[in-house]
Amino acid sequence: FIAKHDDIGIVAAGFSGGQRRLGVSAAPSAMIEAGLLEEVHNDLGYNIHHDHTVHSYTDLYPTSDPDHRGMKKPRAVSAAMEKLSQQVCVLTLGGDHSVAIGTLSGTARAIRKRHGREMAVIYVDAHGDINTPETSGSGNIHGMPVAFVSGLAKGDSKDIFGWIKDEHLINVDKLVYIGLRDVGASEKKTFQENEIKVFSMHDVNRLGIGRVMELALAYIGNTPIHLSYDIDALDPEWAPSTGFPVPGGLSLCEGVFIAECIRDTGNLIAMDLVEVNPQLEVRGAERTIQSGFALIRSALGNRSI
Ligand code: EXY
Ligand code: MN
Ligand code: MN
Ligand code: MN
Repeated sequence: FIAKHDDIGIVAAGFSGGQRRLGVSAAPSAMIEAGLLEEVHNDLGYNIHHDHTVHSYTDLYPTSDPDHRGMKKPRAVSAAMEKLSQQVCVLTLGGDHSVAIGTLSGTARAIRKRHGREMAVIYVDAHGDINTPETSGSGNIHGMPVAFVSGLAKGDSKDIFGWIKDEHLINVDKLVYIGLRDVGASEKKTFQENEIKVFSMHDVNRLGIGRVMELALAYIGNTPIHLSYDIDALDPEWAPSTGFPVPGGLSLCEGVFIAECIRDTGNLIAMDLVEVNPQLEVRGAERTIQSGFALIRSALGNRSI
């Protein structure tokens, strides 16, 4: 997959409608201005396919978008993610984590069509992101992407996630979480009822990241992998500029190790990097951006030693 090709499609999905803090839509341009494309091209050696546009998808926002089943901006998020789902790229720079509705559904469909296979998902996050509209306390759709792409939350009309068909769905039996430490009671119930493989921060601390990755990759087996990486999985020490930071997270070293282990499988097909918010400059967004670079470099690059 990625490792065998020297072409890479990159989409800048500066979408922020899945939550209510300003700034997360500025992440792709901040990363590109900091030299991401040059690094991926010159240092990692890829031919980049990129449309030199930061998509905010605001042109797809309807004029009226009242809450529906408690969801905030349901039609805007749905329309934007229907569009992103069709873009199917190797690297997607978010944006808030609602972009995973677009990226996961798009990659899942593409892998089914091209290879007749179901893909695995490694979801690295402080949060579960598996609320349904009914269990969400906030109504923010960036807390719901996994529910929608796994079919645990159903869409309604075409303009409210009704475009998500079976071909877009991920299989929860091939889903692994790493880094969780802020999970709601109903999310916990969902994990238990669906026997979803979760390596929380408690597990990382107990087993060590080396053992966690052995177990995670053995669980998935030899399967194409979509890596959905929320920068807030990292400890706020390493990623302070993010909307929903939670203490007690992964060190940069652990976060990088996860990406390296996945890269070394040769099965990585797509990666999202989301929730960098350059406008929340707790200690300068530079630190968070550099951490994001390190994760991308480790997932896409080759071993230097
Ligand atoms: N679980 C909370 C909610 O559903 O609103 C918080 C979700 C935060 C989601 C972050 C980005 O990963
Ligand atoms: Mn080319
Ligand atoms: Mn997330
Ligand atoms: Mn998160």
